[in-house]
Amino acid sequence: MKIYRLITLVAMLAILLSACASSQTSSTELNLYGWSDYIPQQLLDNFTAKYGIKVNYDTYSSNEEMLAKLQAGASGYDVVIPSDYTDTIMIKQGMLDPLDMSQLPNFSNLDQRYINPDYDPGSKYTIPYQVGTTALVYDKTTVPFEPKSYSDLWDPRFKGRLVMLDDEREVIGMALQVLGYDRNTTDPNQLQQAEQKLIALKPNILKFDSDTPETSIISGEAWAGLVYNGNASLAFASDSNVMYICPTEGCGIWIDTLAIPKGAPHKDAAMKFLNFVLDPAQSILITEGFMYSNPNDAAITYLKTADPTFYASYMASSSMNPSPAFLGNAKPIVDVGNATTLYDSLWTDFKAH
Ligand code: N2P
Repeated sequence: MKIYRLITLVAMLAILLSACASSQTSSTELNLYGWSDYIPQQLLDNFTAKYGIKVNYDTYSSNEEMLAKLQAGASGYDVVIPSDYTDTIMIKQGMLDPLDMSQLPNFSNLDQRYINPDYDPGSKYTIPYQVGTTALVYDKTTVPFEPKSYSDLWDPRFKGRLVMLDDEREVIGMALQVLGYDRNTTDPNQLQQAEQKLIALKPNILKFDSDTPETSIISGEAWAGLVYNGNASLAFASDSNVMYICPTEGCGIWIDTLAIPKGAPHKDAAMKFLNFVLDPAQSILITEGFMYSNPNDAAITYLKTADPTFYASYMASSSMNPSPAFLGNAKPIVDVGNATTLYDSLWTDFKAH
């Protein structure tokens, strides 16, 4: 009888020890899969210093790249950064874990306008990370004329001088808008016309670049292009001749988010990270580093005293703080359901053309 008790005791001890060991592993690492040029190293270092959690940061250049990798079975990631319409897809496909709001006291720092969004009703799965527009950039000293609309990009004087995002929904959406269609159309005929329209733009395209398109504008190699607001802000910061305007067709508008993929191995570390990013002092590092619009109200208030010079440029910037007029005609990308495959194959065809 005694021996059985001893065995039970040893077994219980072993279970306890292994539980301790696994909870230790789960709090010493965080596997982050995010857009390139989007999270300052300083923020990651601060997180490691505070919690002793090492961050492994893998990057991607588009929503589609991230989604394809996860759908193909990549596991092991604790935090991802999908854009709004990709959240819709991931929530629909059961790819995200709901957030435990009790672990997110800093959630209250957010601007109320970004709570309970259409792409994530009830804010159950995501928190806003950065916000932005997609619009026209140009250097007024290099362009042969100042573009006002997306359709101006087709002007032959831009031959070989445009930098375009390598972003299928943004670029196809732009062509659809030039044709007078909805940028979220599911009509195969309209999409076919958009492809022909894009093929006609090809001679003007110097390169596709979603990571650092600002470098081609700064170097003068590209004269204009379609970029995210942060790219335009960075270009402007190094050359004040760079303009960022809302085209007559209306710009794109988006919200990028932080979310936890289902099966994340270090969920506790992920929750700590989400809350940490919402801390004003950490959040302003993102804005100072990559110059998008910050949905964290408390961070913007903090910025005012912490970095008054940068705060002034933030407030004056059409890319970081767009006016209501700039946003007047702005349209988000939404999930197009089954038509996603039409966009995917159009994009592959067009790129290969
Ligand atoms: C980061 C780009 C993120 C903006 N390089 C796309 N929504």
